[in-house]
Amino acid sequence: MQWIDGKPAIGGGGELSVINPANGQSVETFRAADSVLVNNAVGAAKKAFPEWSSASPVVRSNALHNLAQILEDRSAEFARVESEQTGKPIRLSTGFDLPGTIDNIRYFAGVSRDSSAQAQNEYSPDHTSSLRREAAGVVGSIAPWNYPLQMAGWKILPAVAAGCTIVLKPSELTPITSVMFAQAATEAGFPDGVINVVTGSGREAGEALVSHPDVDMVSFTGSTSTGRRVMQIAAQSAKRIHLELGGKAPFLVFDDSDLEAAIHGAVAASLINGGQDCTAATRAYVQRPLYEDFIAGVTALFEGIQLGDPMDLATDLGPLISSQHRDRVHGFVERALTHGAKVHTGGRAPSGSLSSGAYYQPTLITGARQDSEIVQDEIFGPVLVALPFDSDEEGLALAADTPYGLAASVWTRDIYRAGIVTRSLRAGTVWVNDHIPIVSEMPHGGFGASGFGKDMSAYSLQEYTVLKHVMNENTGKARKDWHRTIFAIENRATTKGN
Ligand code: TXE
Repeated sequence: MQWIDGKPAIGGGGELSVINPANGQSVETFRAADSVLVNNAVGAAKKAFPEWSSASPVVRSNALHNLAQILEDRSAEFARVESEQTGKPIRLSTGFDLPGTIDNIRYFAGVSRDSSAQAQNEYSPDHTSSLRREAAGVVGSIAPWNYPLQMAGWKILPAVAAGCTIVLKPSELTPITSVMFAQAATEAGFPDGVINVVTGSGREAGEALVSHPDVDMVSFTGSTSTGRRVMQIAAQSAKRIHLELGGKAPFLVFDDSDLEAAIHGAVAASLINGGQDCTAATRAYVQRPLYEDFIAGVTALFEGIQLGDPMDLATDLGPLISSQHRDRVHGFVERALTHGAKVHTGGRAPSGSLSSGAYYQPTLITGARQDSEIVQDEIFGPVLVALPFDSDEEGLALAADTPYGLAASVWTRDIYRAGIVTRSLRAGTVWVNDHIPIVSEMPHGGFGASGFGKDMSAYSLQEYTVLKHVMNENTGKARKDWHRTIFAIENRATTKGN
């Protein structure tokens, strides 16, 4: 589970296992990365940096095109392994994770050749200024377990397209497809050391990477609390930082919306990837006239969702990432009940043949207080909270009322209502009459407690570069006019002589 300098490596830490959450069985066992291995990986990335950062865009682009082709050829294998290590339904890995990642690679293969530059100009009469965008350096990236392959892509692709070299630490729960990705990149022609993967715990391998003096920039996706810790460590050496943290996306349904579309949208957007998606719909605010019908519609669809083996094409909802996480999700539901909320449907792990996996029923909660934990905190499970509202202003205020700001959606046929919401909500993405779709060309990233910095799109490429101002003096005079500020007498004499 380690890939350093173009080859596999073995960690010096304790033994870790990747567990298939559908049945609790081990998929792979490996030795965790320790600080020595992290140091080797950073050393390899540092060694590879001068050549890779000065490679022409076409060299980087060609390597990315080759990588896309390899992933396309091996899609079925990648999808199977992704589903085994995460428990996500094979329909999702095949129809979303793989095509999304391949499209991302192709996008960065193209955008890495975009030469749009700032105008070179004489901003001072005696000088010509130009800008250089240079690679930020060696990047240390830390990724979560919910979309391991896509996250590897989101972290690695803009970095290497910009000329950086990278050490990625995937989640220790789901490292396999990240290592497969790095191996495929080596086969695609990426020079050794450009892409390295180290797998170990956050405390050991993660902190060794973030604090390493030769890491110039840290890019992190994960929980807000870990993001704060990563930021504190990175601050010790004033590293550049990029954080994509949690979310608690509101789903705002106005009384003129297409109810059928809103109900289907809420179910799909709250259950995608078992709700383990930082943009998942988590808080449905529904204007009073539609509220009861919305609850009835969501309940009916939730109760028809097929839980089962992720490898079965008929499965709608697989297990959560682990039984510990399933228990954590259930804890949120139990505590909500003690604070007056009601479970409308779901609210427990299924019994019978699924009890050996980390499954949890699609759960609809009503009657929760706006300031309660289940409305305010990221649960990361198949749990949707629904609440009614009366005036548009009230709906908007409730939607805005969490510290997070990653994503939101508004459901209405009225373009003025939609316009007010899209302008007012402080969220990185606001959908109108949909919730979840992403495209490689557009940025993904949050406001507030959801972090800062963008993934995907040309904006993410910029995150991995630094701007340099180059200023050429044009007059060739030994005594420049501005020297007057220092050599007052001499300059005055020269001026008189003239
Ligand atoms: O995330 P962590 P966890 C949220 C979600 C979930 C909760 C807990 O609410 O229920 O976080 O998940 C590494 N220094 N999200 O505990 O801890 C860790 O090894 C450096 C939201 O798995 O944030 C992993 O690689 N690194 C989210 C990565 O950080 C550290 C996705 C994420 O782990 C570290 C995942 C440390 N001290 C969870 N501690 C999203 N927004 O997409 C841990 N790590």
